[in-house]
Amino acid sequence: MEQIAIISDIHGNLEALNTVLKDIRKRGIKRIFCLGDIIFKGIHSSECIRLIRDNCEVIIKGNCEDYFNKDILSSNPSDRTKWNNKFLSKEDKEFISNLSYSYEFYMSGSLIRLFHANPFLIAKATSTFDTLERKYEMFLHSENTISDKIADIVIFGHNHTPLLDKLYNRILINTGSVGDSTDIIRNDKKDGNVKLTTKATYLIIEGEYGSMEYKDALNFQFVNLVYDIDKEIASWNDDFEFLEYKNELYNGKYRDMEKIKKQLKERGVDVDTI
Ligand SMILES: [Mn+2]
Repeated sequence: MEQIAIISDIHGNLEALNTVLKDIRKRGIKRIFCLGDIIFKGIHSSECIRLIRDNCEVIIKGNCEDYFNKDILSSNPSDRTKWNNKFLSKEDKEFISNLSYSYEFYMSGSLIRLFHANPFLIAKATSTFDTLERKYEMFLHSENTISDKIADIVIFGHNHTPLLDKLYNRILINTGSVGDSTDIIRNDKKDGNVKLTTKATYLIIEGEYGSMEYKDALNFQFVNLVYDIDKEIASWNDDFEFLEYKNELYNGKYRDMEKIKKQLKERGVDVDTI
């Protein structure tokens, strides 16, 4: 059986990416697939693009790649375009603008589909709190998917929080994040384990790659790695300061938590009792 490493949401964090790549190499895993959000937040976005290009066989576009290449298409200046021009080369921008939306393959008889967040929208993923119907939409095909089949297994990123959910005999998996691991459901009363939620996280799948027969095993493993957050932050130079990102790295606390809480409350979820 073959193992494939699936990594996502690196966000320019070179220390976290190097730690993950080293671990994958140590395990002898040859195939690495990346689900996007290589860039933005961390200063090392260009170096991360280089490493991903050198190491990954499949590279999917994330919402950050989608957003940051917009200056190629438009002359409309924005803060993000300024950030983009400061940290990415022309070649980087061309590269991220040409990434594919999704990828799919068979493994041990199951059709596995990959995308950054959702088959229909690049920046909207399902979460633990969604209804079964909303989660089921993740398995449907769209104009962005390669085939028009309903997937058996969907693997996505975007939320920065690992998830494994089984529904209607299908499997929904979030890989977690390499460079910006956060726990979106953590609250001040029951605040979880900060040291766990800020580790570099990725997924290993194991099975018969390319096989449409159900006869072989299919296994999943989440890997959580300690990496040197202090070293990553110390490498930021003086003109780069993203306090929210620093807070995410040190505390695993998502910057938009208040917004998410509000959205969840509107959907009837009492986040304080989770
Ligand atoms: Mn992301």
